[in-house]
Amino acid sequence: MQNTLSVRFFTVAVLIVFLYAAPAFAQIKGKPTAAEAAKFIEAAEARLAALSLKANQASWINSNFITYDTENLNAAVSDEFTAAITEFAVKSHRFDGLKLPYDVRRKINLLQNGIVIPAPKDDAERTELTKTAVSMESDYGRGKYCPPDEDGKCYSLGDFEKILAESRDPKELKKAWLGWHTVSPPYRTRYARFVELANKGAKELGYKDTGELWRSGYDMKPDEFSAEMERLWLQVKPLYDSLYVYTRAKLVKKYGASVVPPNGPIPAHLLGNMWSQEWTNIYPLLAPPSSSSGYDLTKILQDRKTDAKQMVHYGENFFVSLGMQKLPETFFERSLLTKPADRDVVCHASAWDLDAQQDVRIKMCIEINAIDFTTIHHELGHNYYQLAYASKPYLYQDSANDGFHEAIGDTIALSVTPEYLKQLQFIDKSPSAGADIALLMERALAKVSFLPFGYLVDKWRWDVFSGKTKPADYNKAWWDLRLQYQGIAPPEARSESDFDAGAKYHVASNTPYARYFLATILQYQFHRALCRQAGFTGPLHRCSIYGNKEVGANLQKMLAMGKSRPWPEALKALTGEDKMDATAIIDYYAPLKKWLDEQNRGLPPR
Ligand code: X8Z
Ligand code: ZN
Repeated sequence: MQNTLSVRFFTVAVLIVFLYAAPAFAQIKGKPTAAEAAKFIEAAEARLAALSLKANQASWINSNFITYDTENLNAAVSDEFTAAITEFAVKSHRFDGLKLPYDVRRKINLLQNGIVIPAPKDDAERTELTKTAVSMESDYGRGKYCPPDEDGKCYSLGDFEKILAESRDPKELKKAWLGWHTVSPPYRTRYARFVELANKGAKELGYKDTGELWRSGYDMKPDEFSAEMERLWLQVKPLYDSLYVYTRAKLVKKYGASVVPPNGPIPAHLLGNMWSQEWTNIYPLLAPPSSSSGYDLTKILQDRKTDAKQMVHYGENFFVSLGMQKLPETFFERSLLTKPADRDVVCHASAWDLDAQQDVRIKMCIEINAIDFTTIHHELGHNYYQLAYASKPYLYQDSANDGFHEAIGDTIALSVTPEYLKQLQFIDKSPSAGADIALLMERALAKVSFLPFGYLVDKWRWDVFSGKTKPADYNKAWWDLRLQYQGIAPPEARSESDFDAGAKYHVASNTPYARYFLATILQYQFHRALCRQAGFTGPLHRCSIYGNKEVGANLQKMLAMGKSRPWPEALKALTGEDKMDATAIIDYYAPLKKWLDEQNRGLPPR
């Protein structure tokens, strides 16, 4: 998973940090010097690099074989790493206020604000925190529900997701939704304890709480970051609202006003996704009447008998067409590409960088469909970022900010256009401009629908960490935000014996989520810039940078910077802009927005 001074995989972030600290530094007294600071950082990087390899291996095995033993081994190694990074972070305060060379100061800052799960100094508390974190992710990974009326038949998340995607029977959809949401209540109390312990660790590091620590990783003050998120959300909200109003009206038509209130929230189980976070699967209910995108990528992939490995090769081929390296042999030897039949694994897709060199992998239960085709590009974006910054020092082996890491593969996937599919000989000819609304609609259902969810997950956690939301109100606060931002409601009344936030992977695994919101904004900025560099002048949704080595080199240059400079510099290097800016996504969907607003005339607003 992703980096961030926790384990290096992109999605799980169970690693805490540790502060093993070179023992020599523990004794240091007297006035700190710049030379001592440089040595301190050098020792910290060496120690953390060694520990993170071990931690990554333990975490990889745990996620690939969820058992009592792998969980315990993972927790033990994670504990060691956490102890070390925490100690380094605490000790680095010795150099506060000292004038230091740029890189030493930057690395000290990164050490201090890059910890995802900050652990208290107390050994017992740290171990409890690590165990709690590891156990919640494992419980999520092995989560199943066996409906009492089905004779012992059990459903995994994948089984439930399939029902959510394909069924149009509200009763069956509701049953699947409720079934999956039985998985998280058992760790609700553990989650509250986890929050307590992580907050203690954050305070010891000098932060108000863990949420403030998370918001500190953006080369700006934590409050400025919250304001940036809100500013970007307000930029895109009208676009979401247009899509929402249209979608609700179509769902009223399909299911009737007794199931979908024409003027109220959309029931969460009807949007084709367990978290209502992306609505691609209900495209057939929403497709514009007169035009069609002219092809069905899922059907094409299945008709061609594409297997999981070939799906990955398509993604790899795109990056190679930009001038990047082929994936190392070990990628294919060591990745997990399909769901094993006979054991529990964490199926949530993730990309890993085991040794900070060439040992990159993905872990994904690939299904042969268009959504997973895109997700593969997403995951490989992480791996190509990791390969690009592999030669940087340990503390710079990360993206400019975490939104960048999430945005790279998605940027590439925006180049999966009809023209590109024609080049792959998936289709004979590119559909005419008459298909544009359909093409934009399909993409908007994946991206525009996601925006409020991308924002609210961490809004919920920020309030939980700050204490504004108490454990007794976890579920109420969650649904208040779901209603306020997404405009959705649960399929039936929920209570505080539920833990619906915990039914989302990133909450169970403590992976920060604001990154996905940022990525959704950034990928359009990147795409717009790369298309301009390619000299493309048509509508942005028709632009593909496939095969353009010159543009690929520009991208590679930014990736290779890793985290060595503040993110606005990395953004500027690629796009010429130094602010995150939603005008690119707004421009991209402008024709769709106009069309939606015409369709929405006379409909109840949001
Ligand atoms: O978790 C992911 C990736 C792995 S970093 C598959 N995503 C978020 C999610 O699934 O909730 C990608 C989109 C948002
Ligand atoms: Zn990702």
